[in-house]
Amino acid sequence: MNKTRLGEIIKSKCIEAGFFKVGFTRAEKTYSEALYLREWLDEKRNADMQWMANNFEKRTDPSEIMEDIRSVISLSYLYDTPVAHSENRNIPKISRYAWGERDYHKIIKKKLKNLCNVINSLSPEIKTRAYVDDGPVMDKAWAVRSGIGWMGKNTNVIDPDTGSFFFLAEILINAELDYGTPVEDLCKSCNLCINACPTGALYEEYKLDANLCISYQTIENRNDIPDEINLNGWIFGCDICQDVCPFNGKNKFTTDINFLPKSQIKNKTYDELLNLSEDEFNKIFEGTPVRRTKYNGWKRNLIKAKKDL
Ligand code: B12
Ligand code: SF4
Ligand code: SF4
Repeated sequence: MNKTRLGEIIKSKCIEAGFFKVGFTRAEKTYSEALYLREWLDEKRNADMQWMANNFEKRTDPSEIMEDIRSVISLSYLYDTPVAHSENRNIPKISRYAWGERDYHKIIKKKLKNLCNVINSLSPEIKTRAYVDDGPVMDKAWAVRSGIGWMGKNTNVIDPDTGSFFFLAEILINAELDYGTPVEDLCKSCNLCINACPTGALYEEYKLDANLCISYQTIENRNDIPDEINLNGWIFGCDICQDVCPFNGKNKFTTDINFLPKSQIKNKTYDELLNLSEDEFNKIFEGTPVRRTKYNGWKRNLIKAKKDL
């Protein structure tokens, strides 16, 4: 099968599976992205995410993951819904990627596995391997190269048609495809995200210091949250730098009901959430990203955010 036909079939199968955009990139060692990653790690902008420093070779060169790789297939999966966060300051906020019924890793991984089976069945020579933020792959770098979107100054990939409220995933494949080209960076003179970030985590255009980021502090930090970081009402993740982005708000919503906010936590006050027992917490957040903080992290975030009011 020629590469154009193969690409067409892959694209239509991915769209059928619920992905919004599909982009193809030649798999090669990355240089500028590797340099940025090196600088980010050397400057300790990864905070305590030691795992970001592991597997540097694999992260910057996909042939270290799959020897005969030829292409990277990048996929976007929308998660935004028409539901708004409450404006009531007694109601803490959970970021929209995490407030739903299920963890995106599980939903998307299942789709990727099915897609890999379909693609592998197209020819006995085809081999694939899939990731959704669960391996040493720079999701954003490949998405940018493939033309799914540009790297915004808030360091999220922005699709000119939908904004940035989507997840990224990849299928690595040992076949040539017709490759996309990067889209224009439309941030231009806009600085809304940098000005809106309450902690200064976006310390320069296109650069984020995880130490200062509310998302890092509430999801990844396993220790105390520094006093000087005001959580601004966020108890798991943070959407501020995306909420202010003019490319969001295009009313392009997911059709996946798993990303609608869970009824048990919607519009609940700090005190109501602080009253949840460990069992209740485990039951409510079973199979969702919020379980990542564990009960202690959940309590820590709630207490700190309430204190910061
Ligand atoms: C580590 C990590 C985090 C860390 C650090 C974030 C970061 N910006 O790196 C923390 C915990 C803070 C985090 C937070 C969030 N994350 Co996160 N995270 C990741 C992870 C695992 C790795 C990202 C990475 O490689 N960082 C390393 C540094 C070096 O990369 P970077 O900031 O992207 O740097 C690039 C650019 O800045 C650029 N660059 C640097 N200088 C310059 C200069 C110019 C001029 C230009 C043009 C570019 C440029 O080059 C660098 C290399 O490509 C990815 C999944 C994955 N496996 O890739 C998800 C991922 C990036 N996260 C994601 C999400 C959804 C989030 C949150 C929105 C969750 C939330 N609501 O709280 C926030 C967003 C915060 C933000 N403003 O970025 C999505 C983003 C989807 C998208 N549309 O882009 C990803 C891709 C997960 C996924 N598979 O869907 N995350
Ligand atoms: S997620 Fe929040 S704290 Fe982190 S960079 Fe964006 S606005 Fe700043
Ligand atoms: S808010 Fe403005 S500068 Fe920031 S990512 Fe969006 S368009 Fe770019």
